[in-house]
Amino acid sequence: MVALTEMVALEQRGDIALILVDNPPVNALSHGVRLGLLKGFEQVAADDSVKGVVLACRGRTFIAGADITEFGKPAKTPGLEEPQVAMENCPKPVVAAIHGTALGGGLEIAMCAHYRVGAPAARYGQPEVKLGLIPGAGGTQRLPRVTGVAKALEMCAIGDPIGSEEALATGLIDKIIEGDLIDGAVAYAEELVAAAAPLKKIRDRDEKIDEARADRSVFDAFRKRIARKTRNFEAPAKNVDLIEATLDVSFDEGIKQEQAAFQTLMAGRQSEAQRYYFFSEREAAKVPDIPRETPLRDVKSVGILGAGTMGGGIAMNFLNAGIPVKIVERDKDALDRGIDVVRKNYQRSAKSGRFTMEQVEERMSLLEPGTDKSVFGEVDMVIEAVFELMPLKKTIFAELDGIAREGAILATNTSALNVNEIAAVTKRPEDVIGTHFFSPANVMKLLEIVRAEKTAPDVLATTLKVAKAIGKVPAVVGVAPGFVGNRMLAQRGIEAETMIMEGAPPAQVDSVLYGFGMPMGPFAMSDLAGLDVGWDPDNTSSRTIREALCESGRRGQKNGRGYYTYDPETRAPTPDPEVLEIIRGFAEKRGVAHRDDITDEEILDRCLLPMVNMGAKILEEGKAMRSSDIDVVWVNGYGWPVYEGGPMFWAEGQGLDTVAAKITAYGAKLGGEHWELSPLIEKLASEGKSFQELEPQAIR
Ligand code: 3H9
Repeated sequence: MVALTEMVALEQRGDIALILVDNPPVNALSHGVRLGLLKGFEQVAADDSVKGVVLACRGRTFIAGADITEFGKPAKTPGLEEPQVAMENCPKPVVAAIHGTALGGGLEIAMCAHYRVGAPAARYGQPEVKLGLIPGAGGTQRLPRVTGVAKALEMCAIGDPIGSEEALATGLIDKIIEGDLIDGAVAYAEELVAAAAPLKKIRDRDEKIDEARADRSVFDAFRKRIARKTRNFEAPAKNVDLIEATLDVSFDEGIKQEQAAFQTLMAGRQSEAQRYYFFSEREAAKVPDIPRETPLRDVKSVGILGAGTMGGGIAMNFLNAGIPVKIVERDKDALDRGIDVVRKNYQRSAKSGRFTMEQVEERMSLLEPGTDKSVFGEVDMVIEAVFELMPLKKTIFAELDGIAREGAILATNTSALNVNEIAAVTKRPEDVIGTHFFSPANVMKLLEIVRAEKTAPDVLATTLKVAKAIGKVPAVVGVAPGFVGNRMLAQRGIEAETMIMEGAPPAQVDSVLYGFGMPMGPFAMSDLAGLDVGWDPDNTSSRTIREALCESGRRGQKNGRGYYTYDPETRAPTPDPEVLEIIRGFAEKRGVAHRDDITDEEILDRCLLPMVNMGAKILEEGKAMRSSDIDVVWVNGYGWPVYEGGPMFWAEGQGLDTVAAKITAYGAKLGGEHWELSPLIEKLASEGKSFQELEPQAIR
């Protein structure tokens, strides 16, 4: 074995040279890898004792892409193209042996091999679009030449990977290797050498491109299909354009266009935001005052108290991950109703083809329903998911304290309550933690993990691991009303409400936020949730606009009348003059002067700036570890567009000095606590610093 660089080695097995990449954790294409590959392929090309070559990786995966940490820094040669050309032009058959994930530049390297083999569980993808990019090393030009344009469009413009079976069926790989991958790949290379197999270059294969020329409608149909989901994003459309270009320009010209587009996107704000977000999500799982090697508790079984919408949804996450759940309800009827909803949700997924009926049964068989809490003595973690009433939660935790076995984690699913207070009723507050699942809990990715005053480090570390195991994106937050997400949302709510009183129609406010990239504005959201949530018809006196709307029979989407009127057939919303009348009447009573000059810019500022201000206050209070965690909450829990990074990243893009000046100016005009400038913003702005420069802090 010879080391070509510190990241790539060369070994000879008989006639076959083995080029091995070893760059943990994911074998990213760092400079040392690119250089090693270039040296390796140049060397084997010139070595007469080598008849064939296998490219493989050590560790948990094949090359998972370019090294994203190098993006935005000065490029170091060789780039990726040089080793790719050396590989593709190698005069001996080259086999890429893929395990784990061949992603981005990893798949683009593999497509320069003459043949590809994969382990059964390997995955293949061009996820660059998720970083606001296109594949920049030939992916848009080579992939359609192997898989055909339809599959390539999906893989590049949506970015989800495919498995080995599909890769084999589409022609992306030539063989699936059971057993030892490298042994199998070497044997395959020997076979190719013995058969004098042709050196197949994907760049020269045009048959699937010719096929696509016969029916170009696939491109526009695809554009239409992804239009809503990719609204405002630049990269998906660029991916489609470049794949379409394979029909009209030569391979070399296509590569040129791809490289130019890659550079443009890379320099843009959207990709910067999406790359920031990629690392933010991973950072969020790290807790500065808890070492990585902290021993974790075992969570092999879970108990859930409450089989309502929340409890059932939470249970589904564990069942999906193969973790058995004991779910307990007060009485048999409520229990049966809850279980029925879980089953129906699964059946719906099965119908839509997301999994088989067999898998539905597998999941349901892991669910043990009951009405007796004593079964919680047998589980490693109990999650309480009952109504948000403090006295009720306290009674339950006192009871759980007597039932749960020593060392079990006791979690409360709450969106607002004080977890310290709940923990205090037990004799083991160190085992108590908050888990704020977002609704619907089986769908929403975000999990706010509430670190209470006494939560033990290993309880937090274990809960973070559990979150990952069940496919959630966690963000650690401290005890505060509304934690991070809802506390910031409330600030936006205050201004949105004030602006409609001043004369901005709800539809204008909603359309500004929708245009910004949120899935919907605050008023459409209220209509969806139901205006009568928390409304008491026996105690109502037009104290809020919402109350006034409820009093006039407007309940939201559920009865077709809320801030908007909804078409009974299509559910399309239309602004309603009656609503404007109610708002105007309400504003007059409050003495709010009417204005006709509220601009879209003012709406955006007044909705977003108080959120950022509160985000900074949350950091000052030590209720979040870093500003990027706040962004993770907003992107995953509230649909903040990832191409804007999150509210804190957005504010940095505006310039914190501009943000400070605007907040101060609005505060002078409008008043209110939410406009009192955060001292942290003031300080950072005066020092010319950003939130990202702050060291991560422990939750206080
Ligand atoms: C590209 O390839 C462009 C080309 O077309 C053109 C070039 C010219 N770079 O996710 P994990 C780190 S664009 C640097 O927790 P998992 C990650 O930050 C790239 N670092 O593990 C984390 O660090 P830490 C296209 C990377 O097992 C650690 O590795 N490729 C990279 O859950 C473990 O990551 C992609 O977009 C990277 N490329 O999942 C793939 N990838 O431990 C991006 C990861 O300090 N990566 N890290 O927190 C992934 O999707 C997942 O990491 C993967 C493993 C599925 C590979």
